[in-house]
This record gives sequence, structure tokens and C-alpha cells, in this order.
Amino acid sequence: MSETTTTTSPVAAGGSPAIADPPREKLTKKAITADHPTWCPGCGDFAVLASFYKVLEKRQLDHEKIVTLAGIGCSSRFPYFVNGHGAHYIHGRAVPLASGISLARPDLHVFLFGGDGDGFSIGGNHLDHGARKNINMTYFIMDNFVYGLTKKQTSPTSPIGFKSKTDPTGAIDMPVNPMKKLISAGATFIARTHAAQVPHMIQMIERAFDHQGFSVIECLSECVEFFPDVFDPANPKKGGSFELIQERKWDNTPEDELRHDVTDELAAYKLAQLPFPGVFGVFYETDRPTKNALEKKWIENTREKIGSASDVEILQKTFDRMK
Ligand SMILES: Cc1ncc(C[n+]2csc(CCOP(=O)(O)OP(=O)(O)O)c2C)c(N)n1
Ligand code: SF4
Ligand SMILES: [Mg+2]
Repeated sequence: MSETTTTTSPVAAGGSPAIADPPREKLTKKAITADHPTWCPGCGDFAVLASFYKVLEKRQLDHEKIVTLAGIGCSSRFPYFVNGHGAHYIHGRAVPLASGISLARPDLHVFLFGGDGDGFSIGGNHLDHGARKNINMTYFIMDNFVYGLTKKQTSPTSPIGFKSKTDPTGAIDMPVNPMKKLISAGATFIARTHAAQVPHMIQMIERAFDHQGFSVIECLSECVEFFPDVFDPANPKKGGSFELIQERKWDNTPEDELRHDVTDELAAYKLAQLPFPGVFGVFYETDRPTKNALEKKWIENTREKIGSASDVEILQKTFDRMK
């Protein structure tokens, strides 16, 4: 979530009264919709996009402050379909791009989208560092257990036995457990949802958005082309069960003792150990200073020490010291 969202006019030079801003137009779905999505009919990613539009509309964010970023993949096409600032960046490198934007412009709402390949394999290292630094952004990982865009290779979340172009006799490597990875990396908000459960998905996006820091949602989003029906066990409409995490209410009742304390890292690990399809909801949330806040403070302290020196003078001094 961004730090401030005020929209006041600057005071005119000479102290004359500021001209009032014209009233903002309502942020409608039409205003935030860009190109027609090019995903295959039935792809889970459509529901993610629809849910995202709903949240933007509901929260009435300032249109010019919405930034959507992504790496490469079917899911990473997301920014094309949102009318806002956006970039479809290098495969796996979306977290560093988002980090720079978030740190330089803390007033923007930085939303990041991508797949299991983008986030957990080629971008796995960047995910770790974005998480431990707690850089303010909302990252949505559309996990389909396969490389969709490149037409069916084994991904880091593909289950053992999955037959793909890279594993024609079935995958043999232990898959990444996204929840465990995110907890150990230090993400400060971690949730799990399913593209077939739109109200839950919207709820998770809103909770992640309200969190200050590195918030991540893993969304099971079916690739109907290269790994169909894999998420049916978590879809009640297809005979599965969508089991929600019961969060602690702190109401001093005996039943509350059995509910999940989202600030308890070890309890979150235990939930992450449950066999597929596991449970859904908020696994972990903690309040830790963001790098945005720490860096801001550090810059302010340094500014205080160096007085009124300009950026160029500071740079010159640094270079002089290096001579
Ligand atoms: C540096 C680099 N390496 C590999 C590729 C090829 N590539 C493009 S997308 C992709 C995987 C996409 O899978 P995922 O992130 O799970 O997204 P999905 O298409 O499944 O939504 C790969 C390997 C690339 N474009 N750039
Ligand atoms: S290939 Fe799979 S992930 Fe990509 S658009 Fe089609 S259904 Fe969606
Ligand atoms: Mg994928």
C-alpha cells in the first residue's frame, strides 16, 4: 500500500490562495480496463484480473497512482490489460523493478503480477530479497504448476510425476512449497487463494493492499491448456473442498485457542505442511518496518547532518573522498 494518497493543490507562488482541484471522476471498470485479455478461454487468470478491477473500483484509488508490473509469462501479461502505469519486464526481474519504483515513489500503489516460474524459479532469488527487505508492494503470484507461456515445461511448483516437455517421463524433483518459501524469506503478509473463489480472492487482495510492506498472495490459477483440472480438489463445484483458515479472534473463548494466530510463524509453517490442496486464507502477517520507511529516515538523518548541500555537491564530495 502507498504511504499517502492526498490530492491537494500546491499553494500558488507568493502565498495567494491555491486553486481547488476539480472533482475527481469516479474510477470505473471502464476507466481501468485496457486491452482485451489474450489468455486462452477458461484460463484462471481472467478471474484474477476481474477481482483486481473490482478492488481498484471499490477502493477508488487515484488513477494516476496505480502501477502494475510483471515479468514474463501468461500471467505476466497482466499489465497490458490494466489502464494505468505499467511494465511487462524481464522474466524473473519484476521484483527489482518494483522495488526501485516503490522506493523512489512511495506515494504510488505498486502491484506486481506473475507466475510460479517467474516468482519461484528464475525470480526466486529476487523474491527472497524483496521479502527480507520488506519493500512495500503487493505481489500476486498466479500459480498454475506449469510454464504456460512456453507451452508446458515443469515449473518449480509442478508435482512429482507431472509429465511435461522437460520431464516426458514425469517430474522427479521435489516442488517448492510457496508458503514455506515466503515465510522463511521474510515476507510480512502471506496469503493463499484460488481463482475459482472470487469473493475470497477479492478479500485477500484487499488485505494484502492494506498491509504495509512486502505482501504476497499465491493464487491457484488453472492453466486449462497445459495442466487442466489440477486444482479441482480445492474447488467445491468440482467435488473438492475449499478449506478456510480460521483466524484467531482474541475473544477469550476456548474455541479461539484452536484458531490460527497469523502472527505465529511456526503455526504458519504447520499450515504450510498440510497436504495438497491444503488450506486457504492468511497464513502469516507481521508488522516490521519497511525498507521504504527505514530508507526515508536514513535520508532525512543524513540530510540533517550535511545541511543545505545540493545532490551534486554531495556527489562531488563523495568522489573527492574516493580520490
Ligand atoms: C531470461 C528468460 N529465460 C527464459 C525465458 C522463457 N520463458 C518465458 S515465460 C517462462 C515461464 C513462464 O512460466 P510462469 O512464470 O509460471 O508463467 P505462466 O506462463 O505459467 O503464467 C519462460 C521459461 C525468457 N523469456 N527469458
Ligand atoms: S496457456 Fe495456460 S496459462 Fe497461458 S493463457 Fe492459456 S490457459 Fe492460461
Ligand atoms: Mg506458471
